[in-house]
Amino acid sequence: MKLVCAIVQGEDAAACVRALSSSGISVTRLQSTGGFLQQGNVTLLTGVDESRLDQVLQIIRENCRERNRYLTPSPPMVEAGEMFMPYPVEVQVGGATIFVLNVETFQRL
Ligand code: 2BA
Repeated sequence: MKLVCAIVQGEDAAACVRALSSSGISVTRLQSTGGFLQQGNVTLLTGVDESRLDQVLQIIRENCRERNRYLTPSPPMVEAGEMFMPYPVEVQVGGATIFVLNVETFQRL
């Protein structure tokens, strides 16, 4: 068995969860926050038999897309009379960041 841990963008999460569930694949949705942008994203946890791993990855691929986000840098310390213009920096965020882990044991009690 494998545990798929996929970090996806909030806009894609609902469609992704729907597509997984309607294919009979169990999924848990966790609200999360990216360390770099400090913006909300969603972490999906899915435990599946190895034979369905490709299907899970395909569903995530089909439902998640890359987008550009903007990060406004925080102002540095400035001397009196100096000015800081915070120009937003464009950052490309991937459709999904996916980790696939081997599951040692799986129990439903
Ligand atoms: P964030 O950490 O908010 O990162 C958002 C995007 O900012 C990243 O997109 C990447 O394009 C850029 N970025 C991240 N760290 C950077 C840095 N130190 N310098 C310059 N640019 C940086 P993605 O790579 O597609 O990642 C999307 C989200 O997936 C991340 O949100 C984070 O929540 C998660 N993630 C990505 N790689 C990870 C990893 N190795 N371990 C754990 N979570 C990860």
